[in-house]
Parts: sequence; structure tokens; C-alpha cells
Amino acid sequence: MPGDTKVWEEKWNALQESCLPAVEAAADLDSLENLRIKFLGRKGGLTELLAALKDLPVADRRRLGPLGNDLRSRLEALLESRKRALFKAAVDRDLAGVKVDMSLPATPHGTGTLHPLTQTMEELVAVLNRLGFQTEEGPLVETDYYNFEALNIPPEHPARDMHDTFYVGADGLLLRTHTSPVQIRKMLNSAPPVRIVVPGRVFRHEAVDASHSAVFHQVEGLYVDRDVTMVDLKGTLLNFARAMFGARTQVRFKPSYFPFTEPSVEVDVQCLLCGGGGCAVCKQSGWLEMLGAGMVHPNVFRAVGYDPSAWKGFAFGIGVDRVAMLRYEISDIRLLYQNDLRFLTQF
Ligand code: FA5
Repeated sequence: MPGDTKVWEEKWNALQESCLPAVEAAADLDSLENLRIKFLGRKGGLTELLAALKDLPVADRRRLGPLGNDLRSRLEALLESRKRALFKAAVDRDLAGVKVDMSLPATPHGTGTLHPLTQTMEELVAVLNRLGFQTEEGPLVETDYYNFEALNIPPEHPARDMHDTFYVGADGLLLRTHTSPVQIRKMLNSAPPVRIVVPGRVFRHEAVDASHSAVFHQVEGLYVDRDVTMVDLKGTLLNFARAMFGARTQVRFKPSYFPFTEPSVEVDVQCLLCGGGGCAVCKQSGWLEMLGAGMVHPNVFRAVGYDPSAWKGFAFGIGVDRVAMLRYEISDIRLLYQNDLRFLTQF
């Protein structure tokens, strides 16, 4: 009906004249919100006007619809810009009444630290670097040859029982059970003399307890030269123990067995956690096994093409986790692998 159209146009005109200036004049955020509800709320003036379009003849609807929509867009844009301006003015007003004390200390931001295992490993390597050992690394996934066979552990050798091995797929690949395979890789690639230190992660399918983990870390040492003796080995290991645990550290060497060294020793350090009195970590013995070592077996030299009558060597493999536990008085190896920040931030 033309009458309805005329009424619609009059309302549109009136709205256009009143709503935009009202928004311009709004003095605070509350009045602005009231205006938004008045014009654009569910029962707002402009909302109802737009809804009323559907009752107009088609031709009028086509002509007036864009007018209505245009007014709504302009109103929305103005509401938004007024809102920002009023908000900023309110914040400025608040801040004007606040005194900022520039001398207050800032909120501290926590910075990360190196994992205690990384710290221990880096220190161990640094001690051995100072003694002339050069750092080498090797792969975590190894072949049976490097991990066992070239180290004088042929298939079916009972010493394989000393390492519960994780095999990877069917083609004989395995997760290295110690860092000793890197000895073989190095000696196959370079002529003697050799003096290397090998830090790295190793894996064994072991029952986990306070001092045994299925993933742990070793630092391997290998020194090959013309006149290397057991005394050099002892001196090097004492130097390592005193550098890591202090000048009065008690160390004991015990005869042991490794297929790749002869003679072989195991080195224990007195348990700093209980002072030697016995605790869960040292299994009540007062000592903690720290490393295995010995003089390189002639069969290992033969496997890498070194002449065992011309060259002598010693090797050792240090359990890094055990060193970290002793140094930081950590009573359970599992704490090193739980990534609990309450624990890690103490180091
Ligand atoms: C070896 O792995 C030999 N490759 C060490 C070696 C190197 C001997 C060169 C001779 C010459 P063993 O299995 O004992 O040896 O491990 C060496 C050290 O690793 C141990 O003394 C102990 O400190 C640490 N270790 C062994 N098993 C674990 C485990 N499950 N969790 C944490 N540390 C371990």
C-alpha cells in the first residue's frame, strides 16, 4: 500500500535525523550501549523498520531496502568508532589519576636451564677434552656388527645376555646398547694414535628401578697409542672422578669382565647420597657403579686392522645418569625422565 510506503519513508527520515547525532553526542559507554539497544536491539527502531520492509510492495521494497541497510551500516560504523573513542577516553581518565612507580622491580620471567643430564654430560666431556680427548659421535640405530661383533661379541656369545637389546625391524638393526660401537667406527676410519670421547644416549630393554632406566646416557673414552698402560687408565679415571665429585672422592677399582677389554675393571664411587652408609640408590652397598673400563682386547684391534703387537689402548664407558644422580643427590633415576618442572628448575 502506498500509505505504508509513505509512513516507512517518514520513519526512515526521522530515524536518520535522530540516531546518528544521538550517537555522536553520547557521553559515556553506558549511554552508547543504551542507544545501540534503542536503534539496533531486537525491538530497536531501525530493526523494526527493516522488518517492516516485507509488508511493502515489491517495487518499494527494492527501492527502500538499500536505504534501510545503508542507514544500518552507517549507524553500526559510528557506534563502533564512538565506542573506541569513549573507551580510550575512559582509560586515559583512569590513568591520569594513577601514579606509576618506575622504580618497582619488573615481574620476573622464568628462563629455562639445561637439563641436569645435559649439564653433567657437557662437564664430563669438558674434563676429558682437557685431557686431550676429542669429541666424536655415532648413530643411535646401529648394526649388530658395530654394537657386538666387532667388539669381540660374536653371535651366540653369552655376553650378549649382558645387554637386553631393542631390535628395530627384521634386518638386524638395533638401538645401540652402549657407546662402544663408536670406538669401532672411529678406528676403522683413522690410523692410530686415537684419543676420543663419545657422549650419547643408549637403550636397553631393562626392568626400570631407582638406578636403572631403559634409556640412559654414556660417555665413552678410547685412547690408543704405543705405550698405553693400565696406569694411564687409572690416572685418567681418577682425574675424572675428582673433577666431578671433589678431590677427596673415594673410588674403587674391581676386576670385571667385558669381551672387548682384557683385563677389565668396574669403577665404583662412594655413594654421596648416604656417605657410604647404604641407601636405596646404592642398594645398601655404600658404592655406586659408575663405569666399566679396561685395556682394549687384541681381537678388537684385529677387527679394525690395527696391529695388536704394536698398539695398546684403554677404553671406558661412564654412566652419565649415575654421575648426575651422585652429583645432585638425586635419589631416583626416573626423576630425570619425567620432565617435571618443579624438579628440573632446581638445577
Ligand atoms: C658398558 O656398557 C660398556 N660398554 C662399558 C665399557 C666401555 C667397558 C669401554 C669397557 C670399555 P655397562 O653395561 O657396565 O658397560 O654400562 C656402563 C655404565 O653405564 C654402568 O657402569 C652404569 O653406570 C651405566 N648403566 C648401565 N646400565 C644402566 C641402566 N640401565 N640405567 C642407567 N645407567 C646404566
